[in-house]
Amino acid sequence: MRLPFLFVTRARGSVLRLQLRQFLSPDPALWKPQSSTALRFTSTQLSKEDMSFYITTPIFYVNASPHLGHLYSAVIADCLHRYKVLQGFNSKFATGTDEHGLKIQQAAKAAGKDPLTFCTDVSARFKHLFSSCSISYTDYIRTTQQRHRQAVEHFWSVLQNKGLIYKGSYEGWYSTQDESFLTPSQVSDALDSSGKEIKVSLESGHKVEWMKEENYMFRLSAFRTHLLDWLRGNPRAVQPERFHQAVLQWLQEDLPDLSVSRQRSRLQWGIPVPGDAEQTIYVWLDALVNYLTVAGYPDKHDRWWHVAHHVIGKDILKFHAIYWPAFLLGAGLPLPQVVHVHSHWTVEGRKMSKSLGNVVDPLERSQMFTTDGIRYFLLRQGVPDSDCDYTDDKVIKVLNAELTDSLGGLLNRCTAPALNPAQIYPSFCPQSFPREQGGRAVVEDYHMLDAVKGLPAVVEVHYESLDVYKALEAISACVRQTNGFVQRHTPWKLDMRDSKDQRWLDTIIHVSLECLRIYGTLLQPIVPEISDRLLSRLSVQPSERSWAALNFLPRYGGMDCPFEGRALGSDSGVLFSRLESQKGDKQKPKKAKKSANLK
Ligand code: ME8
Repeated sequence: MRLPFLFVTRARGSVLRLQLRQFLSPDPALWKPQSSTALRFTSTQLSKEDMSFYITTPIFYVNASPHLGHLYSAVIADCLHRYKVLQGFNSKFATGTDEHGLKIQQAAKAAGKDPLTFCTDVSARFKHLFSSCSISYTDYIRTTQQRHRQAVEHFWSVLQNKGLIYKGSYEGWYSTQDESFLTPSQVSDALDSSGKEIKVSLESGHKVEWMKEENYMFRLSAFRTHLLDWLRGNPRAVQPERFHQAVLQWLQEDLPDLSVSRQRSRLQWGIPVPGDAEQTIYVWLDALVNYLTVAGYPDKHDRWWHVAHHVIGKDILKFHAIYWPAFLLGAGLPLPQVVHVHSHWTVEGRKMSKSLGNVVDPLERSQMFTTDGIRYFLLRQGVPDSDCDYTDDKVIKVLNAELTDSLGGLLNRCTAPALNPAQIYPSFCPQSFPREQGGRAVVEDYHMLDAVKGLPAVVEVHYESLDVYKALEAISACVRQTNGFVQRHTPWKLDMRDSKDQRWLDTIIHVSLECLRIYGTLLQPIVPEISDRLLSRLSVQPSERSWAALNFLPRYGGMDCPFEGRALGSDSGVLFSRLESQKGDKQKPKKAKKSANLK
């Protein structure tokens, strides 16, 4: 992928470049490396200011209904937000809709609606999807809101007053679908559905058109060195690494100035350029400022803005890792701490997208597989580094194996009246499971304790870097180990009339419930409803579900365990009902059947 090339025909002399240096005094504090606070400090050591966190999703175009890819971005961001809250952070989580621009204007026209009514309808569909899928956003922004218009106008004026915007002319290729400018080398020949010759974007496959018009230009070219400095000084600014490298590579090429407005005669649906009613602000500049609007820009954004983290798909990397930081540097504002990039969901190897018509409906899937089911699948199988192919069958296999059989089976075993007739969190017996060998535990049991003890730190690292699939892999491996522990000692064969056997049985159940408590706590950001049911069954109170409360198996270390002897919570049924294969009938939801081993 390469950066788009813009043809700028005016005002690019060396004199201007010299003048630029004066107002572009790059303040290193704007891209100073930021610490990954959670990894280095405990919550109590951090001040209130340090305990703030701000996470965003892209704001989604309202030209069509939401699809699974949109839900994926929202679930990733939701996971990070919930995890930060568990760690004691005050986290702000923003999502919303991108409602201006030519393609929205055209979509509204095609639907026979006025643009705002059209936007309100589709935006409500996104909101409904996110609420249905437990996306716990704290702010839902629409770019048609007045607060946003004020922020964009202010931001524009700041750039203009600093001499970073000038009147110029643009001539080149433009993709309306991508709302993006392209160079000739990023364009190729193709035939449309009626066999007509057209030009398309090599990257997205979307049709492009030649555009020539007078508009305002942003001095993007002046920021190349600053952007390189930022990226080189902050090797974790764009994650995963391959996307960081891609941006560095783009910056090796020419970085021409960027057209940041369109003639009003062509684009009416957008924010007018302040002081020039003949021009409309470029939809990407408008859209990117949404992150500032939510932070409280222009009056009171400091608290949130210096801890901003963006989750985006790889298709919009250039906008977030080049244009956006350049705009921010120009406006004298700090840069985001991290741009978290994820790859795409494909269907039969092709990117799922509205324009290709191969979208998977996320609301329908959340009804088929439950909200937590689809969340778990997306985060378990989605790998930020590479694209993943979606099939319903894969969902069913993963959920049945890991949620129904493994996790649900373990909970069922340890709480079943046959093994736990008193329905309590039984006592741990140090003689049966001593710190040194000599009791009834075997070497694999000690390995399991080590793995579960170290699990929160492993999960923390993967949640922080948004390699959530690795965190779930680690949790899943531990759940298997705990099942192995129970299986190995066949507690159902122990003689409850024998006090030694009874103590060992209690210990097996106590250790297993402690493991389950850790898994339930760690899984809260992924599957909030399932975790709640699991923890409620173990009688773990809401105040005992934070990261600080994890403290695995204190009795093994000779400390008190607050849960020992506590009555279990009521049995609310199976943790996750077994799903039936949809073969031959893919789109039709079937009723989930209860798992045999969870009754
Ligand atoms: O680009 N797999 O909005 P958009 C995974 N409004 N994620 C996908 C995906 C797929 N197949 N398809 C889309 C825009 N996404 C702009 C953003 S932000 C200031 C403005 C996700 O509706 C992914 O996050 O086209 C991608 O970046 C985003 O949806 C694009 O959504």
